[in-house]
Amino acid sequence: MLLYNSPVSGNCYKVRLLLAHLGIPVERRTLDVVDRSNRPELLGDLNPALRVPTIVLDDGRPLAESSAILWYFGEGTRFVPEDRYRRAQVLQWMFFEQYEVEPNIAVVRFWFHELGGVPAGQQSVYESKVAAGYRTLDAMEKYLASGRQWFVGDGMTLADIALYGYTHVAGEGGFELDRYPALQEWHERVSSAPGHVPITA
Ligand SMILES: N[C@@H](CCC(=O)N[C@@H](CS)C(=O)NCC(=O)O)C(=O)O
Repeated sequence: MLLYNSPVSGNCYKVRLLLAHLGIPVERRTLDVVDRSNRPELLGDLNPALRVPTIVLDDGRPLAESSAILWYFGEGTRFVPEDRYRRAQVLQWMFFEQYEVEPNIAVVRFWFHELGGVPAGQQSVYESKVAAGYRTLDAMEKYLASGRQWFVGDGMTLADIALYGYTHVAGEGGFELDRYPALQEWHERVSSAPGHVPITA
């Protein structure tokens, strides 16, 4: 199995983290996330969006989108609940991650971490992404501060893996995580679970 990967991408990290928990080995091929010139050649037949993560299964079938890849490997494991409502809650948080966390926190982190700052002409976009990022962190903090250990049910699910991917490195985008004690405790809970690997692994 081959993962088209970027070491700096939280989306790729989510996949690597789940596979590590499940003990599934995967070969990696690193793609540049700044110079995208070879994307059509490498991913043209594999991922309509030409992005990473993209995975190619042992039988040659490709799968794109971090959430879809998580679901493919997570189904039938402890990371996807059996109860229908809880499964839908996992999806709820995974969609939240893609619509609230990823376009705001992940993009701001990418700008600072990879590009060294806000791209020219993007200052007002940056400010609205920071505001939206904080609203997202506020919402997660409020949810967790009501006594929850995990986002769905009593154990770690794909929801936690998806949400952890970018929120635990939000500080690299300048977000002040000290404001969020329940979120930080949850980060600690995720990172101390047996089988955990860091984003740098
Ligand atoms: N919704 C996609 C987003 C994937 C994505 O944005 N990947 C980034 C790296 S984190 C990428 O490939 N960026 C380079 C590009 O846009 O071509 C997912 O969750 O997999």
